[in-house]
Amino acid sequence: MFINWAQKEINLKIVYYGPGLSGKTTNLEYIYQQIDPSLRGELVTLKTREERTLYFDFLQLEFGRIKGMHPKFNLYTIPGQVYYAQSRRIILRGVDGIVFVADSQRDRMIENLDSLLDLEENLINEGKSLESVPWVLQYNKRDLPHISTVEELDRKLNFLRVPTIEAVAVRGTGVIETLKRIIQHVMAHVQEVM
Ligand SMILES: Nc1nc2c(ncn2[C@@H]2O[C@H](COP(=O)(O)OP(=O)(O)OP(=O)(O)O)[C@@H](O)[C@H]2O)c(=O)[nH]1
Ligand SMILES: [Mg+2]
Repeated sequence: MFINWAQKEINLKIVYYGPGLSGKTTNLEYIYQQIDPSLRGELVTLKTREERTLYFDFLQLEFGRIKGMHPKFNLYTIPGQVYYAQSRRIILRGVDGIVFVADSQRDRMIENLDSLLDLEENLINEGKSLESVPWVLQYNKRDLPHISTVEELDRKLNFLRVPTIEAVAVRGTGVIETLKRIIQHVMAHVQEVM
């Protein structure tokens, strides 16, 4: 969180985390298309030739009020590929809320767990944890065959009982709902600590 008192502006950082190819960039692309251009900035994406995120994606949204201040929500995605560990640590600095985008496909469960563990480790290095930072879980790719049931995903990933949202990010299903849930969560948390 960064507050510019002169401008009455409060900057909040929301990071979309999760394993490679789970659909983090797809979430931001859909939000960019759907949100009124007067409420959002440009979508900055840095991609490899294979359309994978290189370093991060970024989108700024501006709406609502917190105690008379204008909140700016800075949305970032991390690069999910295992070898971009350093970038993930940097992007997570100063995070206010997290959307964990899990891939519902059965054969991606290990990658979901590894990524969640990687997230927890990086938060601990920042003096935070999954228990102290607001976060929500998005179960993405619900349209595909061979997916885990919501109960299985809950059992393996949702040990802290955070809000969960089922999604098909390529069609936009669940994307705005996920964004609303994390924004509500972050705003409630900020109001408590301000
Ligand atoms: N069938 C299906 N495909 C999806 C869904 N969401 C995303 N995809 C596809 O999955 C692929 C990867 O999506 P990205 O959004 O680039 O994944 P990412 O999480 O940003 O991946 P990294 O940048 O490597 O971490 C793309 O081909 C998307 O079109 C979904 O809900 N269903
Ligand atoms: Mg990406």
